[in-house]
Amino acid sequence: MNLSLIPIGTPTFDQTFRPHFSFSIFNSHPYLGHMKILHTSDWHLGQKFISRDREEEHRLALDWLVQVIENEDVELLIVAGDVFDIGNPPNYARALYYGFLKKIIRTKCRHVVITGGNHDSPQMLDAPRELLQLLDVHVVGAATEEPNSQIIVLNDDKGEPEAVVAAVPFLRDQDLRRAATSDGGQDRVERIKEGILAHYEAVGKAAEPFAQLKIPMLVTAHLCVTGSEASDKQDNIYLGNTENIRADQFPDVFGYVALGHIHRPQAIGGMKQVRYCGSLIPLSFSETKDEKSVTLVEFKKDKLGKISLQTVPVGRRLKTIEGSFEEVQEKLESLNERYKDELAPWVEVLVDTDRLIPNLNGLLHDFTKDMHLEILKLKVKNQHLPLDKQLENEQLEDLRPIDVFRKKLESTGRPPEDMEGLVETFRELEAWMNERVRE
Ligand SMILES: [Mn+2]
Repeated sequence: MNLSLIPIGTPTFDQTFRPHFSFSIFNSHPYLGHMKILHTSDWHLGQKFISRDREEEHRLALDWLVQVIENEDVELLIVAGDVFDIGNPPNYARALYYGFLKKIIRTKCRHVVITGGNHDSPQMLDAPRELLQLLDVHVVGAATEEPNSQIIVLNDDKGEPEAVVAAVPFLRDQDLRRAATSDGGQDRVERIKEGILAHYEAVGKAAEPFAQLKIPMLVTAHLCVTGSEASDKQDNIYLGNTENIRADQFPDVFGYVALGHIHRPQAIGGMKQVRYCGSLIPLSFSETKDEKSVTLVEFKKDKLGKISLQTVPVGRRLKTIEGSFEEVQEKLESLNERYKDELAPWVEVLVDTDRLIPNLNGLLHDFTKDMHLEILKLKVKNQHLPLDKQLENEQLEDLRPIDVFRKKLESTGRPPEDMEGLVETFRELEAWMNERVRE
C-alpha cells in the first residue's frame, strides 16, 4: 500500500482501531509533510531533594507525558539534556527512564532523540545506545569531533528521511578545546564561547545537505543562551557570569532550536523558534511560581508551524512560607486545606522574629504532625540580631561552594582587586572538578 496515494485529509484509520504495538501501516501518518514534535528537557530523574526523593512526582509526570504523546499524536520526542540529576542515578530512576521509553515505543511516536546534559553522565546515557537505536530511540550522551555523529536522520517507514535532528549534547570542556579555532592565551570565557559557536557552525554545515529535502530540521543545545531567565541562581555551566551563545547565532538551516538547562519555559531573543521548554517538575523552592510545561512544535515540511505549551499537572507543590511565628502557623493551616488531592506539599518555612523562640523546630513539628504537608526546611530571620550575625545563621547547605569561598576571602581582609582573580581561579577549579565527577 503506497501511502503517498492517499489524499491529504482523508481519515485513513479509525482512531479506536490502533493496535498497542508498533506496526508499520498503523504507524504511518496520513498527513504527509506535517510533523508534531514534543520538546522536553531537564527531567532530573533521581533528584534528591533535601532528604527526600522525587520518585512519585516523576512517575506522575512521566505517565502524564505518555498521555500527551498519545493524545496529541506526537511523532517525534526530543529530550534536551539532564535526563538524570546525577551521573550515577539510583535504580528506581533508571527504571522510570526505561519504563517510560517502553511505553513510548508502543505509541505512534516514531522517533525519540535524547541528549546528555551537564548533570548526565555521557557514558551512562550512551551505554544502551545501540540497543535503543533498534527501537528508534537515538541517544547522544557526548559530542565528538565529527559533527556527523550528532546528525540524526529520522526515516519514515518507507526508509525516506522525514526529519533531521542535530542532537548536540552539553559541550564539555574537552569538546570545546577541540572545536576552538584560536589557541591559548585567550580569556577562558571567550575561548568557550568561540568553541560553542564553532561547534554549532560545524553541525549546521553537516546538516545543510538535508535542507533540499524540505523536511523539518531541528537542533538541540544544553547551555545558557543570552537573555534567558533562570528561576534562581542556577549556576552557569561554563565559567563567568556571561552567557554562552546568542539566540541568533544558531545556524539558519535549523527551523527550531530545542534548548535545555534553564528550568523556566521561555522563548529567547524575541525568536519564537529558539526555546527553553523548562523542567518537567519544580526542582527547587525557587521554582514554585513557575508553571511547568512541555512544548508542542508543529512543522509543515521544513516550515515551522504552531507552537503550543502543555501544562504539566502538579504532583507535589513546593512552597515557601514567611512571616512571624503566628503568621506562619496561619499559613500552614490554610496550606493544609488547599492541596488535599495532591501529594502532600513540601514546605520551606522562614520565621521572622525579634525574640528567640526555644525549640521552634519541635513546636512546628508538633503543630503540623497531622497536616497534609511536610516542613523540609526551617530558617529563622532574627530581627534582633545585627545583619552579620544573621548571616552566620545561614546553613552551609544553602550556600554554593563559591559563596563559601567568597566569605572566607572576605574574612582575610584582602584588597578587592586580589579577590576577583582568586574567585575566577576557584571557579575554574570547580568546573574542572565537576567535569571529573560527572564523567
Ligand atoms: Mn542542566
